[in-house]
Amino acid sequence: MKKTWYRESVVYQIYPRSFCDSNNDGIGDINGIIQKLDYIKDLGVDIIWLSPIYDSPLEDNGYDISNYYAIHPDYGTIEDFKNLLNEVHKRELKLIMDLVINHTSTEHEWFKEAKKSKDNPYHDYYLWKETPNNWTSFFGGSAWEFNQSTNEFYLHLFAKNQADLNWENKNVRDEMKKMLRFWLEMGVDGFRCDVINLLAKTPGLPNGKNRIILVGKEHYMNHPTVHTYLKEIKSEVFNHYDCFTVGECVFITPEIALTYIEEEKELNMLFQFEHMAVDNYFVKWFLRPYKPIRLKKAFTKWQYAINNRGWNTMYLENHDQPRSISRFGDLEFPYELSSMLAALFLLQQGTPFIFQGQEIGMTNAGFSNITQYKDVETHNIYRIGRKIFSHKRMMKKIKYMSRDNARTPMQWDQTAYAGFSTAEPWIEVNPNYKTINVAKSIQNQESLYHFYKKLIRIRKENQTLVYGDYQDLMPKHKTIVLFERKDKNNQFLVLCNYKNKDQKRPKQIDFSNYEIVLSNYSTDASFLRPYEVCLLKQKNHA
Ligand code: ISL
Ligand code: CA
Repeated sequence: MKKTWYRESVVYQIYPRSFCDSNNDGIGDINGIIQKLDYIKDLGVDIIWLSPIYDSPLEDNGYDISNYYAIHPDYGTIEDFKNLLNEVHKRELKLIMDLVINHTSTEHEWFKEAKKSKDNPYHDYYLWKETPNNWTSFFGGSAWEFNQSTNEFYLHLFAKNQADLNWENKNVRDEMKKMLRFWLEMGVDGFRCDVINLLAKTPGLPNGKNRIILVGKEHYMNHPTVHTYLKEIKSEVFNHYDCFTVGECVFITPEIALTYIEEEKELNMLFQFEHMAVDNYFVKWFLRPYKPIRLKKAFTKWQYAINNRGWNTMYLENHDQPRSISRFGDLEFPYELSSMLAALFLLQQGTPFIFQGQEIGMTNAGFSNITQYKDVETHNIYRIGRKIFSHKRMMKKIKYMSRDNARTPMQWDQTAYAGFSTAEPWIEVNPNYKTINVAKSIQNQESLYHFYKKLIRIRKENQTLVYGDYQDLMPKHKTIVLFERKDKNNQFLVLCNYKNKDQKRPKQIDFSNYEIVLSNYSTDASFLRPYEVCLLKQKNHA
């Protein structure tokens, strides 16, 4: 298997607005990130991914870019950014940026020109129709919005201020390549490519099949032409730099994933979403009770399908998902559950991505009043959902699933506003910050934070845990996870009791042949305790 730095790395995702506020205006910023670089380095990670910090009206917190070359003043200046990059590299860390090129903000100069008239040179940068087709937006409702001055509608697969770009237009592609070179020349080490499997659309933008949700998807998801565009960017830009790309690919199967990542032909790796649907019916608002076996099955499926052909990403959280410990188990045993989850995703084959606060066990905010939520998607869904469901029912869904659950300020210590800022933050702090925070986690040697540190170190010290083959040794068991990582030098086992009760150890392991490398219980026992996890290494592996 090909060895590369980005396969061996662990990534830490920062949501800049909520990470650390250096000038006390209630909003996280670049200088705040610089202040915390030693903390990040100390955790043992290698790469930082920044969610968007570009200029933007912030309707979707920066995923609506109005200028690809400027930093939003809330976060600082381009000089601050260069300084950050320098400080990152000084510590032998790398930094990747978010790349949002499926759409721009309607405040982008291109769109402001485009909407003026049909013969404006920028008009063709976007996608228009005189009569909207039936496609729906990811954030609910029609994907079309009327534009008075040209008497037509423009396409927005996300919020209505996020206009989809027309990638068929060569100028759009050239602009994007130019922009990528700008950041790469500055020293940026790669990109996380937002909804990259949506770039190409069927010419003529025909109606989609009748469906309840994602109407039109067969015309904009994994369209064959997207591969042409990605190959073009790769050969003309990415191949000329030592950088890496991770594509966000919504609703993707392993077979389709390989069309992007097999032998890294277009992207180095991608985010899939199958394991994010273990508590819903593939649409986040249609909730179903969580079952561990679904998580295990989803992981195993991707491990087998991608092994030797491409490279997986491993993640449990990001800025669009609820907190993992509020979701994948019960909070009766927060430390045991969260450390077990940490081992489960960090010890599989793939590059692990940790979302800020995950390493200290931050939980869902669970705001109960709709005005406490800031996310555009949450408000859209509330408005649409209320046409059918009661306020109570909608709030229950939102409390569990809203993206704001992950976006509350990073909990640094037990001072006011969790040490994130001295001013009132743009979004409320989770009230549990006095018990869950970085300062406490560092102090307590038995904390989740220290468990993460150990796991990251162990992964780094054992190439078998990076590149070794994965095998699920108990695929049918509902509440025990047992998998193997193996190469010609070593064999490791990861054993999890995915249950809040004691269980018998699986008979198939002869424990005398193994040494315990890591466990989330400090004492030994002949049975498995609630959410117990251990990493075992075979003695004298031949
Ligand atoms: O969180 C979701 C809505 O339920 C996902 O469907 C999400 O919209 C999808 O994963 C795409 O996400 C990315 O692009 C969006 C942006 O809002 C997200 O924050 C970003 O991660 C549009 O740019
Ligand atoms: Ca600030």
